[in-house]
Amino acid sequence: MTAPKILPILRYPDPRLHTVAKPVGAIDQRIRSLIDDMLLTMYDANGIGLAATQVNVHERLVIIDVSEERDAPLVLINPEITWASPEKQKAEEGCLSVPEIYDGVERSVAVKVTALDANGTTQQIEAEGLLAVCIQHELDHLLGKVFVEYLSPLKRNRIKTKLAKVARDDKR
Ligand code: GNR
Ligand code: NI
Repeated sequence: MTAPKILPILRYPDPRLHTVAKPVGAIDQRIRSLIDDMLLTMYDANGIGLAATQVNVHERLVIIDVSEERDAPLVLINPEITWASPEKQKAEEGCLSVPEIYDGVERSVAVKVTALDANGTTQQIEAEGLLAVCIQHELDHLLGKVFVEYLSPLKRNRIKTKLAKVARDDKR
């Protein structure tokens, strides 16, 4: 076993962010070490969630930690939303793949999810508030969807232009 590594995060509009993830087959050493790398990457970036898609691995795996203390990681393998409340609410979202952009997205107020944990045990999660928002945001990533796709084409184009400029500045 080697020490976990910080992984590079794909940035919008990278086309690889639109890849649809396949189910995780076996929770083997490769997946366990990917989970450790993703946790380190998420905590290093001060994120509350990270989908495997964002680190260019196209398998159904997300990690989430919405705790203040940053000590309550959730690992969701092959997650599926089994129920989403018809009641929706608009809340401000950000994304590690869309740095420094924040905008309102309407999502279900509450969701129920079934997923495997890192041990392969089935877990049922009932979420509301920030956790519900984050789960829906992360599961969208696994479907190749980034939150800016909920915004108007005008806003999305402004974001693309701004991020292209940031990417150019980063190369200097
Ligand atoms: O760190 C993150 N914060 C956040 C804030 C509001 C709604 C969703 C998120 S998820 C984001 C991390 C990320 O990009 N996960 O995919
Ligand atoms: Ni995101």
